[in-house]
Amino acid sequence: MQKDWLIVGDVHGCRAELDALLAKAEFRPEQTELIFVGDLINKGPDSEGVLERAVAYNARMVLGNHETNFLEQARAGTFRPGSMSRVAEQMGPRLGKWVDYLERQPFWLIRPQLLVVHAGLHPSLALEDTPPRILTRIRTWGENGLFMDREQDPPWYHFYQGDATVVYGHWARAGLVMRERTIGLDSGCVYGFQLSALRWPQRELIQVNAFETYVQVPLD
Ligand SMILES: [Mn+2]
Repeated sequence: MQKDWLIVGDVHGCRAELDALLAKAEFRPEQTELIFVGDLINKGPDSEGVLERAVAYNARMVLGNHETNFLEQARAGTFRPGSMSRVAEQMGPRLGKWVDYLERQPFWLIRPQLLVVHAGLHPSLALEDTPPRILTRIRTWGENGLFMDREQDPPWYHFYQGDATVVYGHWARAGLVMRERTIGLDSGCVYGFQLSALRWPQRELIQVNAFETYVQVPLD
């Protein structure tokens, strides 16, 4: 039998809250597989600590837009000044190790009746044919995909007609969104709200409050 999954929403470097969430969930790696919906890094105080937890617990993850952004800047050999360059600074001589680690991670994870992806799905393309840019960034769908993040457009999940439940993150402004076939887990921890996890297949929600507001709104 496949282990249960404990699927964690966007952590964004909130390592202390991740530890608290895992304690609250009574997470035990020998019984449960730890899964991340992406955006483990950037914005918050301890990105490397979050990655270290992922490795220590043999977690699986999908790539978020902050990981792809990190990898792009690492490949370019230079980080633009800002929070991502601070992530790289924190890693110091271990930067290459984390680049290698993240380069091995997928854009989606599947088990029967469940799909995990960072942001969402294209309204009609098959998963394998969907550009990673969409999987890691989509929120809404407007003008045939010209816009993926306009408030007046319908959310991507209004077009979703699959049977599997899709668990995603990326949309802190919308907060926790629990629908029958789509579950959004980015409840804005780094903005001072909550870190959320979903136990699957039980569909049990576990949350902890942020210890601090690390980034002020507007949410992104
Ligand atoms: Mn994101």
